[in-house]
Amino acid sequence: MTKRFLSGIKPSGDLNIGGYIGALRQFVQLQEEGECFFFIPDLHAITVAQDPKELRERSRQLAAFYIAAGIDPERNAIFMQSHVPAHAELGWIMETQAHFGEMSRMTQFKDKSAGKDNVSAALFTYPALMAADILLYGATHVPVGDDQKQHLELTRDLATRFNNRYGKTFVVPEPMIQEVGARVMGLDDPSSKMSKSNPNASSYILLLDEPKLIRKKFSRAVTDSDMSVRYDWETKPAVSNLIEIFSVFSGMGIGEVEKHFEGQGYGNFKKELAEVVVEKLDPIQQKYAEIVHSEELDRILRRGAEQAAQVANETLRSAKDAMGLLLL
Ligand code: ATP
Ligand code: LTN
Repeated sequence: MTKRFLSGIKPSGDLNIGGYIGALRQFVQLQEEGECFFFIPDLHAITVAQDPKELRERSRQLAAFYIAAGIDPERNAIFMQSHVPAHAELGWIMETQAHFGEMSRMTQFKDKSAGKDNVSAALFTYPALMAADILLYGATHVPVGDDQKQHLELTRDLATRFNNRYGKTFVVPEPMIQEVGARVMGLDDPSSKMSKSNPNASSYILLLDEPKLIRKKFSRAVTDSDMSVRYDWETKPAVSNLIEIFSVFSGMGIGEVEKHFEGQGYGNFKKELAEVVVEKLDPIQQKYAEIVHSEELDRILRRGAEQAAQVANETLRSAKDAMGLLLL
């Protein structure tokens, strides 16, 4: 069976290297292994208030990053979620299948709603829409970071429940979580994930950060008490995080990185780390600047939405039919 991959990154903040390592980089590799649908979940972004101008801008930027990082729009559909109405429609249908209890156990909701007064109802039902995103395309594999595992489990449960109740309609997808880099942690605190929502800008490296800033941020990154560059999440979480970043950007294995820096202190390690990151981001930043404001990008998104809608509408129709919604 050919594999079908689907995934997306929310346009809710500027893309950082956590999202690049945990998601985008993998998307690029998967093009060689099957059919791909890479979209921008803007309907998910608006579950928390967004500034309209920024949302519009970030959506373009993210699409440009998909292409700049190496996703080939000639081979794969790249599209905005809100351009394919079937997402919202199947999202509603999946809400009818989800139980209040299981939705209440979603840790991302608990984290994002903790201590807040006016949390939107959509933030709560968010995972049902995510299930719809995936099921519409019959995705067999969903590459995501570690934090999305629970949402994938729920998607599988909802698909199975629907199939058992109404007959086989959906493909039950497999999560794909890579080993190294599944969870890139903040440079200021190795106990919380590197996140674009963190108010401390030194905690993350943005894909658009200039070389000078990247060097500065890495030089300030927290380390652990002893001085060796050793990979051990138990006792050396901060350094282990930096080793993973080095490994991904240099293409060296974890063991190789340790060996490379044997007997050296943190100073040199951080310097080389900054250089491999700068070097890897440079061509991506250049390509990004070329396309972000181009009409070509509009054309790619329009074509992507058309291709996606063809597949999505068919699945939506089958789901409606299976449930007994009157089709004409
Ligand atoms: P927020 O931090 O605002 O909650 P997010 O970065 O988790 O957002 P997305 O931008 O939609 O959410 O993430 C896109 C993908 O990147 C997801 O698959 C997510 O798991 C992955 N990802 C995001 N941050 C990291 C990280 N620090 N380490 C590894 N993967 C990450
Ligand atoms: N929930 C994800 C973004 C997302 C997604 C999806 C990922 C929305 N729909 C479908 C994979 C497949 C997040 O917060 N990172």
